Amino acid sequence: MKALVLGGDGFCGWPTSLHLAAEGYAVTIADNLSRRAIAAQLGAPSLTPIRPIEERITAAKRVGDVEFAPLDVTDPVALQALLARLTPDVIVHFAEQRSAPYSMLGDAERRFTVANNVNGTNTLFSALVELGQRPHVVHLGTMGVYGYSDDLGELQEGYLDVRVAQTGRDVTIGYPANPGSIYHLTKCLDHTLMQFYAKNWGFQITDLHQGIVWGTDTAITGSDEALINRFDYDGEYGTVLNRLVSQAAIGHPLTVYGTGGQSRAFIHISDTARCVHLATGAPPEPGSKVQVFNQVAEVHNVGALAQMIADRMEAKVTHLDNPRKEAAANALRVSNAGLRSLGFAPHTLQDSLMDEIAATVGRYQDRLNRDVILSKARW
Ligand code: NAD
Ligand code: USQ
Repeated sequence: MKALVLGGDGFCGWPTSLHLAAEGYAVTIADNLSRRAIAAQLGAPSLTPIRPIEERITAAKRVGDVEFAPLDVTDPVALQALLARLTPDVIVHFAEQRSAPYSMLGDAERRFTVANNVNGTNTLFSALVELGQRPHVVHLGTMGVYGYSDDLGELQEGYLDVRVAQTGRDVTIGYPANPGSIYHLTKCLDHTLMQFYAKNWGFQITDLHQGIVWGTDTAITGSDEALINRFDYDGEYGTVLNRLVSQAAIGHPLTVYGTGGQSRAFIHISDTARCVHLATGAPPEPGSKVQVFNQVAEVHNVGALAQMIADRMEAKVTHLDNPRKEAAANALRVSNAGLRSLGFAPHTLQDSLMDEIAATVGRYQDRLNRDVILSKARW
């Protein structure tokens, strides 16, 4: 099986590419390395010393069949040339600007995020139409497309069974989109684009609505320094659990926004790689709507997480004015029945996995730039 991994140099894409290679896929990683460039611009390169892509690929060849293709997914000519050469069986699409705070920094970042993400997804499917190729496309979406609430009960996977008040009829509709940032909005737009490509051209598409990814390495990326995964702790790209543990590890007060009453869904990075692998092997029936799996392991409350980490690591919690427009507190229940039915057995929050983050931060703390810990974005 040939897999094309778009965005395979990133935090989720790199370990997933290696996991797929170890499982026997011939993997082509395509990436324009924009994440590395943005990190340099922000003064917040990966805390871990990720290797230049050439060195990464040389080391990856010890894991399996892996090659690299420099590519901007929004470039239709280059993308079509790559697809024509590869004829992939499956495409995993990670290649988007993925930070909500970055997407809210200002005009340039709002427009870049929409142009890059939505255009990339459209360029991909349009190229496949032109070439007459119909690989299974697995797209990385986000839990944030639903908003974060249990007003409509436990979050089902992409669709909602409702009774229409006017007719009394029972129907299944797409879950109402409720994004909380420009970034999350692009994932809602991607989803609508993909529903159209599935309906009109019969694509088999899986959209993985993933929660907040935490952790550093997987067994494979941790096995060789040259394979080390990226680690972001800064105010724009660091995700909350990794930020809180890294802050505790360097004696910085833990930055809880607002009340800390926010509940969010989480998944460990090694489960990301496993879930994407499970999804690649389970395409929806041809002619069906986009298949949605909620790629999450568990739900946690931000304030409670911070307190738990502070207690374990003898750190202090500080409550900052919330720079985001979001509910001060919310309940959240999420179904992950789809991936569970494929064999997903989630890793939940464990002391050993949090210790791993703290140890990584301790090892590389000379590289940490304290000036970028606080977020500059305001909603
Ligand atoms: P990342 O920024 O580390 O990786 C994304 C990769 O895509 C980068 O290597 C970047 O250079 C590349 N890329 C971006 N635009 C591109 C383009 N136009 N052409 C080619 N390459 C391009 O992000 P990540 O954390 O690995 O996230 C990967 C995907 O998973 C994203 O789509 C994100 O929205 C989704 N996701 C991430 C999380 C999380 O917590 N990290 C949670 C849910 C969903
Ligand atoms: N938060 C804090 N303190 C911090 C950072 C964040 O209290 O220092 C709070 C935020 O206010 C928010 C929650 O923690 O309520 C999560 O923030 P986050 O930055 O960890 O996550 P988010 O911006 O939602 O984005 C991340 C990824 C994104 C992915 C999304 C999944 O960057 O790519 O799509 O998680 S989800 O949140 O489920 O939509």
